[in-house]
Amino acid sequence: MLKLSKNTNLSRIIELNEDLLKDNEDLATINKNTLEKYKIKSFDVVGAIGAGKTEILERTVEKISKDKRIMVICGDITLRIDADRIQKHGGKTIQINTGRECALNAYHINKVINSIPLNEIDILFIENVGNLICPSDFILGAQKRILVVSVTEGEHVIIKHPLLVKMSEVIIINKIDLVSVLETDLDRMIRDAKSINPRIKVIPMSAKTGENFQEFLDFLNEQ
Ligand SMILES: Nc1nc2c(ncn2[C@@H]2O[C@H](COP(=O)(O)OP(=O)(O)O)[C@@H](O)[C@H]2O)c(=O)[nH]1
Ligand SMILES: [Mg+2]
Repeated sequence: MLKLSKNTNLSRIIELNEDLLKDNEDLATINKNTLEKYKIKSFDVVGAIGAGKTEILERTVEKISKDKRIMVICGDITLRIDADRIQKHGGKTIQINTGRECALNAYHINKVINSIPLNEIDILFIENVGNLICPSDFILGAQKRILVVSVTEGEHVIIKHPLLVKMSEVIIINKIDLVSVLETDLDRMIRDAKSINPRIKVIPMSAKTGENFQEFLDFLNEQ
């Protein structure tokens, strides 16, 4: 850790930062190649705390774990609440506690994939630490990124976080069962997502009621 003093060279700090991100990218490429070698479909699930990432993974595991061997890596700063929630529905889970880190990084994932029997997995989900900012710096090596936002975060949540929207293949707008109560402008959220990333697939859904959940399962199936 660099100590800031009067003559600290800022460009050196930036250089160090760039080295760190480059190392992360290199390791993410190794992870991606390993997962592809074992023909594992892999998804990095990102979104704010409370958006519904774990709920969506619980429902997903519940629906598809009869046919597919699923592993879920859950990232949180502490505890293994999410891993326990998901495990009840049939998937295998590993919880990573990041301590003070606000996102998982490729090193965490590399450690896990080097220590589990990859030939026993069809689909890997990685639930990132709840956060809409930090995960944009650290790619993990998953095949696709799924961004989860919810109508409870307000209709500006998408336009305010363009980087993650650009980096994702799918955006789930969750908790649509609450739109009428909150009067959130769902159409605006959909429009914003498409204007930031015209290639992104937008899936408004309710993980709670199951409304439109099938569209997400169809997306997974198509990969
Ligand atoms: N009303 C409603 N609540 C939801 C929905 N999805 C998740 N929740 C609730 O939102 C809270 C946070 O969900 P969770 O999956 O823990 O969010 P995470 O932090 O993104 O993993 C929990 O109480 C869920 O039961 C939904 O579609 N509708
Ligand atoms: Mg969670």
